[in-house]
Amino acid sequence: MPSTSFVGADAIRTQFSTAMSDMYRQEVPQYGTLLDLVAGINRDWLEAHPAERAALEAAGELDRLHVERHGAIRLGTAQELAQACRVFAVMGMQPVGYYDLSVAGVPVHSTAFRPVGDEALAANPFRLFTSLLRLDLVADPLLREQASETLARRHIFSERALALTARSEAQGGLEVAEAQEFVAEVCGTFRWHSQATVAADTYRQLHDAHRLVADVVCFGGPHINHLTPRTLDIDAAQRAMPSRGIAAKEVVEGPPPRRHPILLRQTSFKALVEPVHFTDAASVGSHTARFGEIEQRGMALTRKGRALYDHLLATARDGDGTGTAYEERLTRAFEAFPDDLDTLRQEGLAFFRYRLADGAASPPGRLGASGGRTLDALLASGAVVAEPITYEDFLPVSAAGIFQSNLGGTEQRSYAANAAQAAFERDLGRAVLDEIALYEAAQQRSIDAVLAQLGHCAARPETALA
Ligand code: OOG
Ligand code: NI
Repeated sequence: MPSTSFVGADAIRTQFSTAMSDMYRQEVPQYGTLLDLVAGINRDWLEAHPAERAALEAAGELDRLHVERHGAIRLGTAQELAQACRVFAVMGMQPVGYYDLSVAGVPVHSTAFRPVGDEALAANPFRLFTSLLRLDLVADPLLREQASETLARRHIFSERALALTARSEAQGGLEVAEAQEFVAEVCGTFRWHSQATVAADTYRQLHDAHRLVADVVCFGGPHINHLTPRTLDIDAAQRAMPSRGIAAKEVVEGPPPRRHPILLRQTSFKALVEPVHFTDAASVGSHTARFGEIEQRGMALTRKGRALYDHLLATARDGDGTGTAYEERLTRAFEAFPDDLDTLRQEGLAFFRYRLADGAASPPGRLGASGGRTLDALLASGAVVAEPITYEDFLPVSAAGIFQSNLGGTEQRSYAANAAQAAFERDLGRAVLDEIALYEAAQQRSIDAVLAQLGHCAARPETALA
């Protein structure tokens, strides 16, 4: 049984995300500007939308908003991925989803480390999009060999970080001082290194194979490449970026603007050009990898909803995925995606969390012994309310768009698309969780709780969802 003097995983994750944010603000000052901008936009939006504000508050979304962020890192070897998996587990972050980026011409595959429980997500949903380089997609065997030898020489986590991870695994948690030390050590893994581990020539060759290969292979550690705050109005953020001296990418990735947002919309600013010292050259080179991003989160979609989303996005993308013509096609295509909560729920397109309505302590009429009243009837009577469940994950096509924009927008590679989830999970040391199953379980937990409060011991499938 864990000792009560242990710091909870949620608290360690919050310390870590704060430390990462502080570090990134130092390293990339424009990130600080972005945080200011987003905080201002969120404040204005909440003031201008009292009804939406109340809904967000009721759904527990407001408290976490100011700490809510995701970041992204790119790892080089199976060993690094397996270690990362153990390290993030100390902070309650588990691998969710498998993303094959080779379809978009990026030689990596990825997962998102994030908390999964309702309370953990409410406390701090900090997520890290974590990619593993796929050297098998680099064509030149000599270059591949050189890259893997270079990677084999580095140790991205300090001995102390790994020792504290092992300690947490063995004793079931970390004490206050240990947790502090753990956070500082792990944060250090993701700092920027202006000193490359290779000669200028090697950097150039790897860079020519793919900029991302150079980004992963040539440095002593996997620098955090962006941290993303959550905005409530990404279109306002996009419009305001230039006035703060931030050059935003051309289009917002993801679904078009809607009354009831779905999934995820994202925009970013171009990567910085940072000076780099190579092991040989007297001259200083440069590297472009680190950038800023903003996101707006909407509701999680069911498999059916996601299939419709993918279909409509593909229709709009048929042709060029940029420019105003694309935005128009996107808006037109998504007219086929219902935009009112009842339809989204009744058609089983999105996930909802159910709860007793405020002040409905003694709801009108209890469920009969046969479970006679369905959830729909309870909703209609006003005794129960359904709130959309926020999407906590990523979108591979958007991720690819973000990758591309940071690669300068010109880079085009085509790899024979081949997802390799089994190999990824072998390297990770465990299976990734299925995000849809997590949303389904969250929805079902809320239904069970409502039915239990109404005097039903257990949910019956036929009463759970009519
Ligand atoms: C990760 C890009 C993916 C997102 O928000 O979709 C991502 C990367 O550039 O390493 O962060
Ligand atoms: Ni991102």
